[in-house]
Amino acid sequence: MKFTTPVLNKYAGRYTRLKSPLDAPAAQRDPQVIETVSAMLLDIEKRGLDAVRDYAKQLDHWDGDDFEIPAATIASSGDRIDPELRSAIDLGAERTQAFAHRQREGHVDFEVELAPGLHTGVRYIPLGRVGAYLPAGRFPLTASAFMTVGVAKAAGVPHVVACTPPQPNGGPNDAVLYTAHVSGVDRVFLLGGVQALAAMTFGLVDELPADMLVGAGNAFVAEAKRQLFGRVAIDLPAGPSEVAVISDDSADPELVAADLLGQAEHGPNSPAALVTTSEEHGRAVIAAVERQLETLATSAICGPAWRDHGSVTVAEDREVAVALMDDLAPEHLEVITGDDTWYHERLSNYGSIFLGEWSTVAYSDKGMAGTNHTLPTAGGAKHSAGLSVSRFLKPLTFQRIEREATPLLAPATATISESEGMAAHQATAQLRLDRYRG
Ligand code: HSO
Ligand code: ZN
Repeated sequence: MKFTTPVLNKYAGRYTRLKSPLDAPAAQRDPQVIETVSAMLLDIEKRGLDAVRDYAKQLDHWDGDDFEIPAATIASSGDRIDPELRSAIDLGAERTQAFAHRQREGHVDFEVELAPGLHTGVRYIPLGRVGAYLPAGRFPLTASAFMTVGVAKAAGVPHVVACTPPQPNGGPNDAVLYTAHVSGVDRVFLLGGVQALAAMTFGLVDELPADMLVGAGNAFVAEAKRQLFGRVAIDLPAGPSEVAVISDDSADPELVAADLLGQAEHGPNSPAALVTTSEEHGRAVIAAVERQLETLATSAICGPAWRDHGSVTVAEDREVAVALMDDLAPEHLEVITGDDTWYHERLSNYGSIFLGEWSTVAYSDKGMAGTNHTLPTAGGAKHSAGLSVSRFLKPLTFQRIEREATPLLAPATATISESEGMAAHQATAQLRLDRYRG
């Protein structure tokens, strides 16, 4: 996350950097990863399931007969996890479903008579088949299935399959499996990485190809989705997770510091940015981050992330803070100030916003806030929103035109077509006009 666009010129001199991120270019795609993924996809497309099996054995030590996890194993997954974790997952499923269903209600089909006899409208139709990748690596991101499987189901997608990699014991991660189950998944395959995404796209494990791939994963998974995009839809191009905070001297520096480190945990390339209107508060947050890093169990990840990609900027006033933050367009934005509503009304570029000191990103990350945690990174929030029921719905238009409307459409259509030299288009309108006139 860097402040690089022209908005800076406008505000030059009206902000001060207390801490800058490393001036390295934003994380670039590794050519080695691009090449490996491309070769694997070509091979899988050519050799099909044999290639998928080979990669699963070689990369994930898979040694089963069938990738599909039996329905009974999925249904009993809740019995194999800690009861407290099971209740937490139940709660997350309920919240994300409640939010997604409410959002689904906001997509209302309509029909309007734009002119006498010209009836047009929209019908929201869900995608037919969605393939979700459920990561289960170092951090399994248990809540992932709420956001992908669960939200697709709330949108009305009839067929949702998931792939999740085998664990060192050869089986699936039961918490991930249970989350997929309570989210309404139809089929689950014990399959990871590039081979999983390829198999869902080419229809190798499920009987038909997926229309859309969703879900986070490692660099290979992200690259596979990028390369498969076009053939299938994808949720978002995924970069390292980010957090930004706007806070003023009314905020508790310990909370702000904890929330900055909270997302820095995703990896040493995860940016964390503070924009504040108070220099004293900015310095207090920097000190609190250093203090918290001393005892944090994952400081080996958070520390380098903060050191290399952390920033603290003092804005001269609230307007400058808004301009800087809209330019940054962070994935997650927390606002902890005396004027949260004022900021909320003016900010436009963020994946999801968290208002007030009692709101924190992890609540959404783990499904407790009900909102989706699959959000645009690397400035993508300037042009895109995160995953939601909207992404699983196609707003399909229709038109039903009656005879009486012909004079309102045909002459102008014929005129434009003729001016373009599109005689066949012209004829479709002219023919109707002639018939109308009898
Ligand atoms: N912050 C990630 C999601 C997540 N983090 C889940 C922890 N668990 C992307 O929004
Ligand atoms: Zn997170």
